[in-house]
Amino acid sequence: MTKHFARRTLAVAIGGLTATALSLQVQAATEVTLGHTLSDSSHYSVGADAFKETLERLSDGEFTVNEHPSGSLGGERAMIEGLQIGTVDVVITSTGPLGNFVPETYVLDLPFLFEDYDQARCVLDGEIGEELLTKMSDHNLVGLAWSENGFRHMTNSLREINTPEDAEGLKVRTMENRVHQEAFRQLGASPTPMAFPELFTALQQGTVDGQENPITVIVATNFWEVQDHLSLTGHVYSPAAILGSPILLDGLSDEEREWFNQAAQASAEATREEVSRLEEEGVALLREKGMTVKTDVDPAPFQEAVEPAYEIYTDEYGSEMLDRIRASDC
Ligand code: EAX
Repeated sequence: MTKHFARRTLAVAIGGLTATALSLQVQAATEVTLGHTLSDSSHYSVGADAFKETLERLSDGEFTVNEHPSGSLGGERAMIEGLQIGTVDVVITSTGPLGNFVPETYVLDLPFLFEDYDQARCVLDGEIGEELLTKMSDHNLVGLAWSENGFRHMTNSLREINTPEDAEGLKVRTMENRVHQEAFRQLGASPTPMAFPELFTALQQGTVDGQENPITVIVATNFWEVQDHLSLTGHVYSPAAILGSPILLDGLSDEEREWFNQAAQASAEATREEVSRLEEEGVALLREKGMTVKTDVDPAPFQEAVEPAYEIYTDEYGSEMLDRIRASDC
């Protein structure tokens, strides 16, 4: 963004003076800063690579992309703020902290809303997903595409979780998301919201007993080093959003904007493919690393336990979006 801003500023400053100066500044590539919280071996990084490859190819080098993985630009909430003030250009983020900025997205965080990957992807790729992306611009963000994190499962270092009773009293790190916190409160756990970059150390030091994340994230973050048990609770689908900064994107031509849209689309597709691959191979890998993995968890009692989270959500945000998702053909 810095270079981009400089380029525009320079263009204004010289006000079309010398042709040589103009052609020089047109040729300078604009550096796009792309941030996410996961490691450079993660599904987000696969998506970041596809974004970079596509944008650099389509723009013929007018834009170059610099990936900043592993939360090196901060947690997801901090990076979303960065988009709004223009210190970051593109962010791949879970919806974890997004509802704090775009409350319309909270609906996606409701537990047990989506049955499987096909249904979630279908809703996000359809009218509802499109509408939610458009909504981002009311909140000083640009929604580029829906990518994916995966269905979330519980891990902890104390015991195997088979029923909601096993989760009682557990100190569980949640994302900074009201809907998730409420669901874990209903389970009888003690939800502790925390930014992702702090999580590994918190688990290591025992500040929290457990956490919940998709297999993709558990694999990419080596959580087996600090967590013994994984239960495939699949309690919530975790979308990822590819977001842009209005400070960069609003200043682009339609053609340039389209390159960003296509890069985001390519990124989402590559990420979803990697999520599907890890869903197939991740459990075996985690067992190899020494985790106990409970695969046949009965979701029904968990679903029942977190049901009050729905009422709390609809009391505040209404049920229109929820009803539409439930009534969709997906
Ligand atoms: O988006 O915070 C989380 O647990 C997220 O799943 C992670 O940052 C990847």
